[in-house]
Amino acid sequence: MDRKTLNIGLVGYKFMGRAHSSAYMRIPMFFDPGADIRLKSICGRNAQWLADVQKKFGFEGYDTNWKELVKRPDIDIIDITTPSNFHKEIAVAAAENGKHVFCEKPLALNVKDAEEMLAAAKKAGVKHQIGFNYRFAPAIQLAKKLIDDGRLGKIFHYRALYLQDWIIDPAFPLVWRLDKKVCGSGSLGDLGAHIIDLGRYLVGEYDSVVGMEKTFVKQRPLVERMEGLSGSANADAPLGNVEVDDATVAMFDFKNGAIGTIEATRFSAGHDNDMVFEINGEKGSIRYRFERMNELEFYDRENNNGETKGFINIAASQGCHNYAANWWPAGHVLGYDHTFVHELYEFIKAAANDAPTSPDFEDGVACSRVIEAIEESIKERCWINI
Ligand code: SOE
Repeated sequence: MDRKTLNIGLVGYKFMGRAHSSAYMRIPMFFDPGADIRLKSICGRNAQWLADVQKKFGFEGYDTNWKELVKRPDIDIIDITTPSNFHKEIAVAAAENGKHVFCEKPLALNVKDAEEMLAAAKKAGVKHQIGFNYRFAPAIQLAKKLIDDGRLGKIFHYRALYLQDWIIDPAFPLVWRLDKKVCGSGSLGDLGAHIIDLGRYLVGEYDSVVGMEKTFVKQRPLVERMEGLSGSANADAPLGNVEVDDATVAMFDFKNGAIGTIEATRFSAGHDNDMVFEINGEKGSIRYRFERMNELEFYDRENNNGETKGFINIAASQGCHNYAANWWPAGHVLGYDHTFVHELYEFIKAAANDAPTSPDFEDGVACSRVIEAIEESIKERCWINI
């Protein structure tokens, strides 16, 4: 049988567009997903920028209208890396046109839209996956394995922080990640989504939640031009209202009896991209910090008596994770961008072999439900069942 080729149409070419393009280029060098990947078209609104990134990111051509891209018969996969307010419309249209869909997180601006995306993908029978890339970091894969192997036993606590500091300056402009119409929510949807998802992945389903949030800087200059995560504003730019959270904290009850807390903020001076969690169980604990992404600390109660009691620091990129055999020799560590190679490899493999993939839009909907429950809890000032 002839080997399949899967043609990619990528919508968006900024931060995540670049991360995904770089991953697609490297998948065939290190993995065999069972099909060849052809970078057919990259799509955005600015033809001048597109002409430049098309070559740099390795695409054969570009489109300036995603509505045409999703109808192209020579496209098999639509990958969405746009700001969140476009996710639903593009994903639904892509699925209706029979394309497999990969979409960045958070899946949509709200649960209703996320559910529509899931329903469209299911109805069309296409593969769907969401970009919870941290699940694919070697140490987090190892954490999952230790938990699934019962090394922590019954879990009592999940404690997670996602700390950044890039918007502390009140002169930092109102970029799309702070514009409610475009992003839906602030640090909760952008950062909280990842640690909410990791809680589901590693500990289990949430049962109920209570949250609080703060917007420390209530007005910011309107942005003139986006540059990666950041942007610039003219000196005399008018101010716009910030209607999203700068920081959110929440407490949870899990269905399996564990309890948890999360904190997501962009106001933690000194923290660039500090995602941290600890899980405590009856047989031991694990703790993790993305800024040391290849290390997983493990405390094993059964082998920790007397004077040597303490956590061991596991070099998690040494060969003890699912993708180790495909990469460099032990100790030649992996980085942030490898998480995208792993997640997109899984997605392409599923599309090539008509196999299930994960995390999918069901996981995206589940995460959106938690986000919305936190928002409701903040509004009503009470606990909310999920
Ligand atoms: C910006 O806050 C950001 O790039 C998020 O959008 C990503 O999802 C997170 O992984 C890192 O921080």
